[in-house]
Amino acid sequence: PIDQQFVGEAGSKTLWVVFVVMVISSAVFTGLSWRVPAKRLYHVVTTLITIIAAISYFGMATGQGISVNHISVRHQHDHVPDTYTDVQRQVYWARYVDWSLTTPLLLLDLALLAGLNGAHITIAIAADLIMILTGLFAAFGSDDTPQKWGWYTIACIAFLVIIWQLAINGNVQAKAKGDNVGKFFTAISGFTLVVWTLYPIVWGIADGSRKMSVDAEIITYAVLDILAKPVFGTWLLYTHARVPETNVDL
Ligand code: RET
Repeated sequence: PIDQQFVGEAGSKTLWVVFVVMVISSAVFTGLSWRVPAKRLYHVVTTLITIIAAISYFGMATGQGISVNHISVRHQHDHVPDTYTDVQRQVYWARYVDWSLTTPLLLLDLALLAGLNGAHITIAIAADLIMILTGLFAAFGSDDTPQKWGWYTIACIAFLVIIWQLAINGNVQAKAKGDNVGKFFTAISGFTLVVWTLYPIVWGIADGSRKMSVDAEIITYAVLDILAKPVFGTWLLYTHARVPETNVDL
């Protein structure tokens, strides 16, 4: 038997909705950047994030950036030969292209806010790239094998390195910039950690063990992407405008 796990009506509508949300966010963030005379680094970085997401969602909504992965699931029976189900599932690799560009930019926003030094920024961004690339390898791991979950484990370790940089070094540095920045950094990096942690959980249920439909996967990632990009960006840019100590000399 063949089990085809493909996108349906709800999934493809959702991809278009998120595309529109990302386009509108990019326009709003651009408008906000025109209202400040200089010191636009957060604005530029944040706008780039939603522009890249809009581009990636355009590809996925029109059916690009997707590839079909095959898995053969064995069913064992008594006294009769084993049977196999051929599980075919769409893997949206366009997401990994998006994430490999946007998650470093999100980390850059947080690193600038905290005032992390060059070494810590480099470690966080390198760990982030390792996390996304090994996550991509896991998504294309050929079977429900140790190899696939090995890649997943490497990605999770890289994720812990990012959390370490933000939670420990980020908080120390942000507090040194004053109470306002310290409190804001704790809040927005805490929000980021919660939202980001949901990605590997969704991945494990959807791409990893194929227990979630492709439509449900698209909808869950849609909610997470809107929280991680437009909601995060709006919060950052509005607070930045109110709290002058968040300024960076770059
Ligand atoms: C993967 C699978 C492998 C294990 C881990 C993952 C983490 C992904 C994360 C993605 C964050 C994406 C964001 C997108 C922007 O909108 C690759 C799913 C740890 C943390 C914030």
